[in-house]
Amino acid sequence: MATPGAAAPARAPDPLYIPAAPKAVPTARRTTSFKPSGPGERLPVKRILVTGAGGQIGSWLVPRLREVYGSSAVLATDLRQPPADALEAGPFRVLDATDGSAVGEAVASHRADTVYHLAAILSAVGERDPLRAWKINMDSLEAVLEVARERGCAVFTPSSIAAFGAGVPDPAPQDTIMRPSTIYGISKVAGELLCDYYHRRWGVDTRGVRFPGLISYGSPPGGGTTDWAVDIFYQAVEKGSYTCFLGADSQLDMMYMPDAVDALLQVMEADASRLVHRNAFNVTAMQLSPAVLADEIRKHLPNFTIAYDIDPVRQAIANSWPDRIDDSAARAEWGWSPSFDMASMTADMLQHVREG
Ligand code: NAD
Ligand code: AKB
Repeated sequence: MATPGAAAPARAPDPLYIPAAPKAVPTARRTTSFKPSGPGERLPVKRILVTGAGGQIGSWLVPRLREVYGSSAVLATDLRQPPADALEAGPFRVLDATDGSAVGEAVASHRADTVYHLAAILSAVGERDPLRAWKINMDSLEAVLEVARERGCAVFTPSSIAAFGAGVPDPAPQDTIMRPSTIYGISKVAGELLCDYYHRRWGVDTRGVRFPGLISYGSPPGGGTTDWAVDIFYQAVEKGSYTCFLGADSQLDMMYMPDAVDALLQVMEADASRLVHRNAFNVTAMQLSPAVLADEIRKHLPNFTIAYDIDPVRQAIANSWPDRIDDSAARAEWGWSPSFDMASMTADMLQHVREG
C-alpha cells in the first residue's frame, strides 16, 4: 500500500489527449482537499442534481449533501416517488435518467453544476434481463454526460468491484486487465471508459470510485450480489438466523455506507491537480465472507445461526469478482481512508437495525 498523501505515480502520456475545449468547467472550486467532518459543515457554491436518489446509496447521500451544501441546493430525482419524509426534506422530481431532454431540463431549471449519477440496474437484477440493464445503465450515463458537456457540469458516476473479471491479480490493482463476465460489470467498464473519454475529449470533470459491496440500514439494497451482507443483519435481529444465498467462504470486499458517502464527497472535492486517475478509483474498507461476518455477529447475538442455500447465478457472479481490491491510488491521490472496520461496522449496524 502507498503512504497516504504520497505523490501519485505518473501515467504514460495519452497519445489521444486533446486539450479541454473552453467550456465553463467549474474546476476552480475543486482545489481544496475537503474531508467531511460531520453534520453541520457547509461548503458554498454548489448546486447538485442526484439521479437514482431513492436507492441504497442515494437515501444516504442526499441528506449528507444537504447538510454540507444546503437543502435547496440538492435536487433529488428518481423514477420512483420517495417516502413523504424524504419529500419534505428538500426538492425532489420524478426523472427518468435515460431521457436526455428531461435530464437537460432538470439540470437547467435547477442550475445544477454537479451531477451525482446513481441510477442503475445492479448485478443480480441485471442478469435477469441483460439488455434492459445495458440500456438503462448506458443510456442514462450517456444522457448525463451529454448534458454535463453542454452545461459544464461535473459528474460523479460510481463503478464497482464488478468491473473486474477473470485474470486479475490479487488484490485487484488500480490499473489492470478488465474482463468482467456480467452485463452489469461490462456496463461499469464501458461507463468508466466513457467518463474518462468525456474528460479527455471535452474537459468534463468526471470522477468515480469502484465501490465494493455496500452495507447500510434504512433503504434496502437494490438487487445486487452483495445484498446478503445487509440482509444478514435484519434476519439476525428479527429471527436469530439467516439463510445465505452465497457459500460460507465467498470472500468479497465491503464498505459501510458512512464511509462510502464520505468517499463520494471527498473524490468530488479532491484537488484536480493531484488526480492521475479519474474513472474510477478502487476503494475498500474490509474483507468479509458470510462465515466470517456470522462469527462477528455472534459476538453480539451468541445464538445467531447461519445456513446456506446457494443461488448458482449470484454465486457465479461473486466468484467472477476479485476477493480483494487495492485502493492505494485513492489513498495517494485524494487521501482516502475508511473509518469503519468489520467490528465497528457490525456493532453500529446491529444497534441501528435493532432501533428500527
Ligand atoms: P439501487 O438499486 O439501490 O438504487 C438505484 C436507484 O436508481 C433506484 O432508486 C431506482 O429507482 C433508480 N433508477 C433505476 N432506473 C432509473 C432510471 N431510468 N431513471 C432514474 N432512476 C432510475 O442502487 P444503489 O445501490 O443505490 O447504487 C447506486 C449506484 O452505485 C449504481 O450505479 C451502482 O451500480 C453503484 N454501486 C452500488 C454498490 C452497492 O453495493 N450498493 C456497489 C458498487 C456500485
Ligand atoms: C452488486 O452486488 O451488484 C453491487 C456491487 C458490488 O456493485 N452491490
